[in-house]
Amino acid sequence: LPPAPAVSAGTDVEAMRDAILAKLAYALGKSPATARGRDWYAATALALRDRVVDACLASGAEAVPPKRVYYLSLEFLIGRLLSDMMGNLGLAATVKAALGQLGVDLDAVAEAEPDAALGNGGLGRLAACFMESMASLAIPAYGYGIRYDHGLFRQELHDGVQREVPESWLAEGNPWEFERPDVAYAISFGGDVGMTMGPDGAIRRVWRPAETVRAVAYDTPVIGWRAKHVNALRLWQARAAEPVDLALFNGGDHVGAVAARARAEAISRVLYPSDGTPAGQELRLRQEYFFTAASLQDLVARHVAERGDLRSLPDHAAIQLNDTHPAIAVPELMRLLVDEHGLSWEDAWHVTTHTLSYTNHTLMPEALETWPVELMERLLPRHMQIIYLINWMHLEQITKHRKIGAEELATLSLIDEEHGKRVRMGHLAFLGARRVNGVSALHTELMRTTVFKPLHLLDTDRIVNKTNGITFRRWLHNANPGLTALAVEAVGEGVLDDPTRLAGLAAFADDAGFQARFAAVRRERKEALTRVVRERTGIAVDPAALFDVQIKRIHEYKRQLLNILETVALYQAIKAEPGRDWPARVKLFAGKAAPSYHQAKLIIRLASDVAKRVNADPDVAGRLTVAFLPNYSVSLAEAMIPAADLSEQISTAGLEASGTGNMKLALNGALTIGTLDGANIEIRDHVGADNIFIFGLDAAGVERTKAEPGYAARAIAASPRLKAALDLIASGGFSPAEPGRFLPLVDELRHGDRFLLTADFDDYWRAQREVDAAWCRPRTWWRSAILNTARTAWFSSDRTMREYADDIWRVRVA
Ligand code: DL6
Repeated sequence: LPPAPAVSAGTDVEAMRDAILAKLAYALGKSPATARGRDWYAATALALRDRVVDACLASGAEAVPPKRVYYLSLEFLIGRLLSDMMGNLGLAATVKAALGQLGVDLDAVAEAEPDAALGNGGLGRLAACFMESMASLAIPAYGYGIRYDHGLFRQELHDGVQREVPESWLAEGNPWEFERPDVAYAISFGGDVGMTMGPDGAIRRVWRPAETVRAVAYDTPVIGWRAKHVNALRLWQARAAEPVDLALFNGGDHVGAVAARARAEAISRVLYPSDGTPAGQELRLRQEYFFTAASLQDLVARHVAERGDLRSLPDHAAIQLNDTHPAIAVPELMRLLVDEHGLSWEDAWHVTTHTLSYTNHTLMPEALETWPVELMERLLPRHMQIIYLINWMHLEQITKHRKIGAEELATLSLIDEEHGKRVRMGHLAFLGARRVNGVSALHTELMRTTVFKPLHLLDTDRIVNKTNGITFRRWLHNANPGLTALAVEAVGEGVLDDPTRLAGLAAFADDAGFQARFAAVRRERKEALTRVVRERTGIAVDPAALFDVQIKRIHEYKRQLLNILETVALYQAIKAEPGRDWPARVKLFAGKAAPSYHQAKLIIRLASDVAKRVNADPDVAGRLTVAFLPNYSVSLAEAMIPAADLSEQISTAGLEASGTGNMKLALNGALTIGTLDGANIEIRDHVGADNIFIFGLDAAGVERTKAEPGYAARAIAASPRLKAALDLIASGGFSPAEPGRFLPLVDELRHGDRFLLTADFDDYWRAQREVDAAWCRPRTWWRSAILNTARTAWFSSDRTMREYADDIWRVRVA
């Protein structure tokens, strides 16, 4: 940042108003008369950004902190930033009043901000929460990622069919970021590796790449709570080394002249929209290497400038690899240290393995990244050599100490030879890391006992657990100001700084007056959501009904289909017993399916078709309503979470690494219906078994059931309710124009059911009826809801970041 300006930006209402007007005029060239909502947003953001810079300068942060964290992530699912910036600067009321004086509504301005959707789901949103918490804890940190031109696609639903449309969050610029044309690095691909003799007579490898692109930095400031500290999210944009081939252009080939540029820029063009499906595309590997290499060059250059000797890197830098997407950091750091900076292999390996750490976010076999050796050799030939050498030394080390069979050796190798030769990126990250962490207690245990078992047994200290968390500034203070105000009134202002004080709310759990106010806050959010549902789907829902919410990526293991099956069964039950006192329920779904994931898209279509029939049937009117909200995003989550009564966390046990939506919903007082999976288990431990609805097989039960062939057929035969629901779907009950439309879903359940929906269905139905009964006893319901909010402080990402800081990064927390 530049040296402190002589005049800092004022923070009273008048100064803010004048600053917004000045930005409107001088940065945007607009007057209040011509400004659109988007212009007011940009002017407000620019005025706030000045104040973030002031906060950064005023924070008195040492120019060179003892140690920095570098968080490498291919995804940062940021959403909107206005409320974060205002909230953490303590300027929300000031900005509202300043805009008010100009006749402008803050909510309308906030709506004009596009979501920065630079991520697919939980992993990317976790990275964004961690960045905010690190700034709030004054942990010196850089987030490193890619500045995608187009984030996650916009989801349109046409008759329930998902269509992906490119989103363009940068179409009108990004007022939060600083372009840094002076911070740029050359990133190379392809070519071959030669040899040369160094001055010491030693042979050195020289990578002679075929192609080079430039990575240019853009910094977005990340301000911590009460403006204590500011970090940077540094995102890289890909540019061609030469913008145009002039010879070709002058020769008349105007398209060919920019072909190399198009190829280079493609790297940061689009977020790879896959989440858990195999990502075997070359562009993806280019993206991974591009941002990892740029980030490592940047931090190595900083270290050399500040400290000189790269051997001290582990004392001053902790690099966190968010999943295996940046796992190429292991050979890239080795290459930089050995080939470019002349360290010995041994010194370089020590530096690498004491600087890097790795977080695993999934154990699902199809989501564990591997790359064909052939592709690696072609795109990153020097890295492939280094990987082979690391592997050789690793296997040598093992065989030196004990006799080991070929089969066991194969499980330990960096190269998977079973499916063609492929590099196991999880193994690579594991070997290069000082610490390897899982993201919930169960997930970490499964890491030790399944996928990483052979490596874990070589070093039983390496795997540690760090249960995920969420930033309460975003997911409570900003998303639910009504509930926050109520909490402040009940337990004091200190709760804003110390979430553990939420525990004080437990004293009010039985207080009728407090319950009424808690319920009133919820009701207000439900009315707001009711308007959103109507705008987006045309469906009218009753805010007095129980809002039953399942919001997350659409995936078979997350089992939206189980929820839909229960919806169908409930529909049939209400029709069969219309006289019964069924409590009114609104089933709300939202989420995107990966574009090539056909079953997931069919699940969305089924939800939409079920909604169509159920909502049109007068027999169930007022008791059951179903809606699938299109284009799920961080902003939509912020609208849905405070309005939810019931949180659906119903994945097949053992498959959801943690979940973070489960934490957001519980914090906002929704009761969870869920399996013993991921962080649900820890949520149950915190909120108490009486305040959560647990059902289904646990992870061990899932494994046992899977070992008994024919379990699906037996479960269906034993459950007339399930059979009837499946029959109705299979016979075209929800798709009369195309009766076979949903057969691929039903057949999968009848003949395979990899995710054990059939095995869990009856118990899920039982738990849902318990929910009905609890909803009909409002005093008990609101007691449980209040206790959920009171007892979820532990899921703050501040707690998670403190644990990483102490145990993985060994950095000081202010
Ligand atoms: O750790 C963040 C988040 C977990 O909460 C989810 O349970 C998990 O599914 C998600 N994992 C991924 C993995 N994708 N890949 N590769 O998104 O991480």
